[in-house]
Amino acid sequence: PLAIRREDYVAPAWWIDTVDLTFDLDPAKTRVLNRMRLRRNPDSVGGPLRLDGDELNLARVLVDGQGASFRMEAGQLVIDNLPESFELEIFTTCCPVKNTKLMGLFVSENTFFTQCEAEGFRRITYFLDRPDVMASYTVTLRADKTAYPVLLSNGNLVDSGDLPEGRHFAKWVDPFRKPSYLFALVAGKLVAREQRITTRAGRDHLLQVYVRAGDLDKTEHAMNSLINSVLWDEARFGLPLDLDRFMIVATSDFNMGAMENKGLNIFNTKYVLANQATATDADYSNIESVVGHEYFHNWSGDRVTCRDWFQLSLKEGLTVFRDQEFSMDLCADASARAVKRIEDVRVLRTAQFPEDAGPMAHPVRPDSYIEISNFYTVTIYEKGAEVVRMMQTLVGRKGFEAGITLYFKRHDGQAVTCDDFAQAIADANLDSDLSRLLPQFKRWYSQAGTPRLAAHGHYDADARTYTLRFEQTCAPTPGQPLKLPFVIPVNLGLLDASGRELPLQLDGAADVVRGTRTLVLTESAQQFTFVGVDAEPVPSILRGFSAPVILDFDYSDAQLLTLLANDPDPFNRWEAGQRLALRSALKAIDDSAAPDAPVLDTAYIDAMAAVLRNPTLDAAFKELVLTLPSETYIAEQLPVVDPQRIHAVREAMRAQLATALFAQWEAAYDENHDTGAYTPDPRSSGRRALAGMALTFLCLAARASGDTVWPGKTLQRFKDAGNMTDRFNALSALVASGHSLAAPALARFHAIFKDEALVIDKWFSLQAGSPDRGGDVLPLVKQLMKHPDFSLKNPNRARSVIFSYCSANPGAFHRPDAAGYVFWSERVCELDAINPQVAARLARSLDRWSKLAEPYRSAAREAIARVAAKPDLSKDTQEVVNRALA
Ligand code: BAL
Ligand code: ZN
Repeated sequence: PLAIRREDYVAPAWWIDTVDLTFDLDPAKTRVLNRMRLRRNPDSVGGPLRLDGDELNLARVLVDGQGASFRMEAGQLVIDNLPESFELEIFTTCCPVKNTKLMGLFVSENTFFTQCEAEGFRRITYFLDRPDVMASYTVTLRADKTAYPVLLSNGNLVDSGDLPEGRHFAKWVDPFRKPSYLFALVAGKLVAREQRITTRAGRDHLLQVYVRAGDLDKTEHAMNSLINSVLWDEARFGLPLDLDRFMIVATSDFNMGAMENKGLNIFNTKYVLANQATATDADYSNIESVVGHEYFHNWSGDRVTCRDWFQLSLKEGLTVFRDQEFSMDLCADASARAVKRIEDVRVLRTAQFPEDAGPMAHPVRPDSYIEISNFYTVTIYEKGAEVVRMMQTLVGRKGFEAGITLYFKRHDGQAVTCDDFAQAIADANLDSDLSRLLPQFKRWYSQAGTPRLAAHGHYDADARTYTLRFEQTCAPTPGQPLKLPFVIPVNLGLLDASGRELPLQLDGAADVVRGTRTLVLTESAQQFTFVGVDAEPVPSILRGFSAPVILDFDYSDAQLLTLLANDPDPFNRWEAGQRLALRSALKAIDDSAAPDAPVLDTAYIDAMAAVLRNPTLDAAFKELVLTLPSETYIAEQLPVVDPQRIHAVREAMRAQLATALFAQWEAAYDENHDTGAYTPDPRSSGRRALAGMALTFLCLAARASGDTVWPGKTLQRFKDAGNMTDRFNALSALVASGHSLAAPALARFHAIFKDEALVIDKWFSLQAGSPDRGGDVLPLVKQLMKHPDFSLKNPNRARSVIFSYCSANPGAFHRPDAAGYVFWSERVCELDAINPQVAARLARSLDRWSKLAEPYRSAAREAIARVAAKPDLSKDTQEVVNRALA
């Protein structure tokens, strides 16, 4: 397949002004009548009309009511010799019930849904299916009234009524022009939670959350999250809800998390449904973020959209930044905000940094793609959000808000580029570093790879100065052998040996800053000298993770312990603990010491004991500090990766923490396990998280000592729990420790929740992700795939078993006998025939194969080559495996 290149962008030869769609919905054969008004784009290079289409049956094409001659070229419908403006009528049919790709119009549990981003609309009708073609839509839905009583589309319901033969219709008009990827329809038996709100602008709105009849009791949190989102965007950025009616609909068959169709967001049930019996604290928090994310797209994506798909991060990076800020602003205190920041950075470093270092590395604004669905990545989303966050750091919070206001004022109703966004933020802040450095700052959009920042400190006792020297580099990435220096905002503080914050005065500058100062790096090598420093300080560099870089600084253990105990910046406090643990892990991996030799030293264990005992720290923060760096993160620090060795060392560290801190874990459990009536707020969910962690370590300690008390208590906890978080944490503790009580608990869990699909996903995922003991997880995974509840066609279920094993369980997946890779290649091929997007995502589990030690490396390569050799592979999966092998 051919690569599409950013530099080849040309404006469309035609504009579509209006679209009038009529659907006769039928699962086996849906008829789509598409009447459009088109006109030539005078600013284009011209040419025939080329309409995109995919898996459509074409019955009729009329131009101004007359039969028109057309030809098919590479799947496109091409019409020559057209007048300057005209009406085009196209009649097609499609088969939603056979649409297992879940792109375009599909059926899930007898309900019709659509997914059009990025290129799904062409599976519904022939169209200029590109985001810079924005049209006004009128949509009429016709269907059997008994089977499909609810008929929804974008905008306002303007007419509805009965039709002969038990059918009915609904007509919807969207008051806003939109690109085709934001079109949506839903038809089926659904019920809605409704809420009317009046915003501070004084406008009334109807909010609705549509679900299946049995799920209405799980919609309160999603509705509250939606209300909070509407209020927040208006308060923080002055962006009001612009529609009379805003709808969310949940489906259990969905490739993505959710989709921001104008006024009719379609969600994976996973990000809508929650009650305390079925959803964990993490589910509640994810629902809040995703509901916020999709709602915030109403401005950052829908009102102002992307010119082309290379600009995807224009809306996704910005909207992730906005949902992160939303969640942070909802936090009651600084500690909860820091916890949220640490969680976000953890995702970035465990998923995006490896992507940036692997075969699929691409800039935040890619230069080419074969299949755009492969570019809904952590780079576009999470790194894109970090780029926006750096802009906010450079212009300040108020300056950033002014920039956002200018961006929406300047570009409302347009399809624009990442350049347009950065320009607006800079233009609203003309005296800022961002404005001064804009062309260089935009290298964050054009250059792939994670910059490495090496810092060295030098203290001059005679001159009472402390000099920090920075050197930045960025490794080559596919197609980009050389990188130019980035603009890197470095938030910095200096502590004295007792952990007190020092005043910061740069040499030659008059101002003295107490606390954090932002240094703006622009050169490959650069240094900053601070004056009036009485003793060698401990630098706290990159506070709050102010830039998405890898920071190397040769901290002594004593300095890290000082930061861990004292840094006023909670992010760097956490980071110091991670550095200490990582250091021990890397040393043990390198040592080839006996697998059961102690890995962690007394100073680290004592520091962790002090964290657990510290009454001034929140439980959520303690839980993060006590969580060891993941196997994936440890692997990224190594030139050659032996996954089994990493797994063994990390498990040894966990066993050591379990035994050495036994008394502290008991105390942590006793102090935190009773959180009273269930509320999913950060403080009580933090306490549940720490209590859950304590149970896991207490069960692990029992594994070593043969103690039966804590496993017994854990089983009791599992049985008595008043909410899913506590219940699932107890179950996980039994499973993680490999205790014999895990089996009856798993059976009981399944029996209780057999009718709750999202809970059964957890049941599958917990088992497929469980720690490997002698190669026992792969046979279990194969067994799980034979379970009557398993289905490869349902993406959530496929992810719960296959991805939990291949992508999230490295110690079990990377087997010396290569059986994990054989399993992976078979599943990628099977899934590819059903749903290429899901298959291509799974294909990425072996992205980092070339770093593996033998025998893993050769076996992994062979498995990837086997997938690549499969005839009829989708272009989605082809792009991933071919890049891996390149
Ligand atoms: N636009 C695809 C789903 C999302 O990012 O919201
Ligand atoms: Zn998004």
